[in-house]
Amino acid sequence: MSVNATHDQADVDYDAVVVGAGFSGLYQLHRLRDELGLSVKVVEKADDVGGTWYWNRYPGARCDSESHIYCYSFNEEIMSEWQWSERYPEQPEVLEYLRFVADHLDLRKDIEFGTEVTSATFEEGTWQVETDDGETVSSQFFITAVGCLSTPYVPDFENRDAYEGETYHTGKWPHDSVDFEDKRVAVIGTGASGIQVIPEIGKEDVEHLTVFQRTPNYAVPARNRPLDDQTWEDIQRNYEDIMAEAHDDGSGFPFDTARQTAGDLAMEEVEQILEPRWQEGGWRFLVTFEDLLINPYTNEKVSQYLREKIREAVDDPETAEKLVPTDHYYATKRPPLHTDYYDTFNRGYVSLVDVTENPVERFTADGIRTEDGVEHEFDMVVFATGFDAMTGTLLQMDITGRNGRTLEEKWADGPNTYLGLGVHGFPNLFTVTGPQSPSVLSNMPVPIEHHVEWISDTIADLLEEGTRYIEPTRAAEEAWTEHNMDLAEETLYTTVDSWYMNENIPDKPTVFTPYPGGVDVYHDTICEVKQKGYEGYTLADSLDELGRDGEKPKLGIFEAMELLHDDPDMDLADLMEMA
Ligand code: N01
Repeated sequence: MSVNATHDQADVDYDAVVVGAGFSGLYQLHRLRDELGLSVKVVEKADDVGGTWYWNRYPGARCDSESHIYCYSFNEEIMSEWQWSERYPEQPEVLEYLRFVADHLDLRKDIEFGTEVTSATFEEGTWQVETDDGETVSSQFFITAVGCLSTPYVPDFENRDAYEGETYHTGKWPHDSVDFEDKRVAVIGTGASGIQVIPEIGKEDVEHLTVFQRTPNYAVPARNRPLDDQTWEDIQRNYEDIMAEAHDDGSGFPFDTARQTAGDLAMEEVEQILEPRWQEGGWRFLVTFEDLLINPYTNEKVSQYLREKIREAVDDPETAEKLVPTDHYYATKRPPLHTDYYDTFNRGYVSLVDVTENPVERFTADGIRTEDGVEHEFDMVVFATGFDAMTGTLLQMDITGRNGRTLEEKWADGPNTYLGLGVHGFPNLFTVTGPQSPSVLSNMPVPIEHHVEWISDTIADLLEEGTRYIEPTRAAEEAWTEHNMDLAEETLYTTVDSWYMNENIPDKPTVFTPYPGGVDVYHDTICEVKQKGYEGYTLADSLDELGRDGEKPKLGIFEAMELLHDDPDMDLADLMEMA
């Protein structure tokens, strides 16, 4: 389908500017350019496609989703021509896959690499997008495809800059190989990245590896293996069904969730049920009991099972106890898979510092001093300390909507969106896998495809109808934000500090950021919104029509003063919009 002939883009440089050339941005470019015939510019900070897989090239970086479902499903040729080599794809293979897709669809010519968006401002009805090369381009639509975990975070340890050794962050790993041989290495952080990089560094000829752990994690074995030709043929034969199942599932995997609870079962029965899943490895373990994330009794039994597995794997009982999580339920923080993680602590040259017992006091020129007074000397410190997740990259882009209001001001108390796809006050802005959409609680390519297709179809509808603007109403946004919070409160996710809760970055407001209701339910919801003529959105032909939300009468000056009197802290931009 092409809408090329039916719209007039004379007043803008591009129909759409897309930020990011990872899974989302590549597909978004293809849909808008090749299927709708629109002019699109993609701006990408890196020198190549890949998004998260361009940056996270630390040793051991591998996807926790199985490779045959961690990919696009929209193009049969791509699905049949690409063959994955292992059960879980390693970072270079995912990057190679995305390069293959970019070449296959001839996407690179519309991507400006090595360029960063420094601001995006909605001005006089169009988006003005400024980049760090000093250029500004205008577009009707502005689409962020920046991923959920793309701004690395390094804690502000005292005296950090005084350290004179090598430092690396897993999320911004250098392209040249890093030499660990005979070095004293520290790794700070035991999230999914730490759990992958620690065994790899531990395998090298390091002199000593010291792991600084704040919260122990429950890691389930990945049990990676090569995908032989026979397995691949079987996958190919059923590929369409497998992908359809993944797209209809609550978490974007072709898994059958067992319709059972562990709440009423004896521990021996729970162990018998879990053991085959443990042996099989991978995230099917997560769907053994349907109420894992809502029933504390079920979760406690699963957590107990995992704690025993850690105790069995680690030789030194004191180290084992430090590695056993006791303060949170399994999978309420993002559940990592591992390969040899616990075995690594059985090597004589690997030690563990529990920073809750013995916090980092400060960095020194030679390493790290802990509060017990010990000076740990290192040649290298690896920060596996995560990301300013979900909102960090969006906020850094300096996005300004109608009335000069910035996204940063708007989200001062945490993100509020409509469907995780758009924001009131920011017309024609679309956020692929934005906060309050399922994104990180699922197998990412699935919600990415759903979003890209929804956004593309929406843009096609607007252009065909000659409608200039689309913007969520304030009421719809408030309702969605409340719905998201209500759903989260019903789960165990809110019982622990995590990056899902925005808690990993000091001063970020505590709020659950992804949508926890499931990819399937969510997808039905966004399709229904479309079927109902974009329920919850204002569709407008002129700027004057925006911001009134259709249903709200304009405030008179006295009513506005009264509102301000009642709530002196009220945001003036909100008030201006109503008045
Ligand atoms: O980051 P994290 P990540 N002092 O935020 C610790 C995806 N991913 O890069 O738990 C000491 O999870 C922090 O401790 P605590 C995946 O979605 C996917 O590992 O906050 N420690 C934690 O241990 C994943 O969830 C894949 O108490 C400090 C660690 O640093 C997401 O990326 C692979 C500290 C950060 O863990 C992020 O994972 C890798 C401090 N001041 C990542 N501050 C695959 O698919 C933080 N920490 C395989």
